[in-house]
Amino acid sequence: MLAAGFKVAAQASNLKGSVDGSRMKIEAITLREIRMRLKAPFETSFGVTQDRRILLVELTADGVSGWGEVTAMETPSYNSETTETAWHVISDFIAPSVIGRTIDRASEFPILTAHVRGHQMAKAGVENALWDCEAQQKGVPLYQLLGGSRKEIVCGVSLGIRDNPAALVAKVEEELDDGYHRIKLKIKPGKDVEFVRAVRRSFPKAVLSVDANSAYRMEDAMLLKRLDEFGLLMIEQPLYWDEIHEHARLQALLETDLCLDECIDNSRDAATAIEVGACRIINIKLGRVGGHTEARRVHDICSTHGIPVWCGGMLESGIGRAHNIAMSTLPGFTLPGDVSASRRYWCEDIIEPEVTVTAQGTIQVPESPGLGYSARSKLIDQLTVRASSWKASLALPTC
Ligand code: OSB
Ligand code: MG
Repeated sequence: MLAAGFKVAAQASNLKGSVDGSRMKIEAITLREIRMRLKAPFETSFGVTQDRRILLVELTADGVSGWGEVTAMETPSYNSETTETAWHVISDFIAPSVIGRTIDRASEFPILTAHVRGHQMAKAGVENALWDCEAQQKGVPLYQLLGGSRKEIVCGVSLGIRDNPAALVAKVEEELDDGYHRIKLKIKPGKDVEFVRAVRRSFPKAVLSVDANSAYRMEDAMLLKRLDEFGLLMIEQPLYWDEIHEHARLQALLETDLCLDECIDNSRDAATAIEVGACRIINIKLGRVGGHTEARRVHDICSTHGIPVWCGGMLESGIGRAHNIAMSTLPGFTLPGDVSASRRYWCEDIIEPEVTVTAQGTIQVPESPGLGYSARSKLIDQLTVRASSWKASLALPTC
């Protein structure tokens, strides 16, 4: 593993020679797996999650250290990546390809790793750490480097599937009391219309949406159409995780706006979905699309076509959450995101300060350089179950 790193580093230094002040040399990468237990199990149509296996990337460029998070789940049930596939792909392909390389900007990262197909979440973990480095190096908050301008972002929450409608209604009430602007209900066959009806009856004016995580098929179109009567903001990803065209057929039958999540892996997918009318809203997740560079492209395409976007979540630790906050400041993020307070998920988050939400249901965007939250190294060490490092070598003499 290290040997490969040294080889690539040597090639890169021979090519580039000396490092100009404004450039970034990728000097070291540390990949860690940490274990974190969610305060409560989170149930979606694809399963229940409580114990998270999260990969953190710490990347050093010109003495500055930046952080990124891999948002893959433990199992390949949301998309095809897992914590383990990301460990493999970063260790064996991504880290060796970028260690020792010198680049002008973090936005060049996708070109360096274009030979690795797929594995967007693995790539995003590394690319986003580089964005944090670049922002710190330039002395600007990450949101500004990305081109964002919001000082405050509007927050929504995503609620896991509950045993019965009454339990869901009680949870919605709690979140509305905390000031959250939009409540998303996870649904699956058998736990859909009656759950939504109960919540709508209790909160006639609340902004509500549902997320099926691909649990339905076109044959369920009439069942999904029954959701039209509840005035939902959107129905998220009802059909196959990798099928855009069927969503277009479904959207034509529904009054409620469809929002795509799983189906949109990059800006080309977004363009296709918009062109065929598969959705009227898009959920952008940094991991799913491969990092800030591609996320911004998805955002731009949506803006051009008047498609509102919002920032999705993947039960992230504070590092991923901080990146989500920065991205959410871009102008097209006009709908509340699934970016909520650290304390909703974690007893103790790995960043300082933790992410807090105001009584108005917003997050104040930090103004300090880089991510704006610091990694709690000691706590991260305690939570780490494995780690691997790559270091750039000095140029090796050639004969
Ligand atoms: O589809 O948005 C999703 C969590 C895990 C996998 C997929 C999804 C989710 C969520 C949680 O909805 C959002 C959050 O992190 O708060
Ligand atoms: Mg979703």
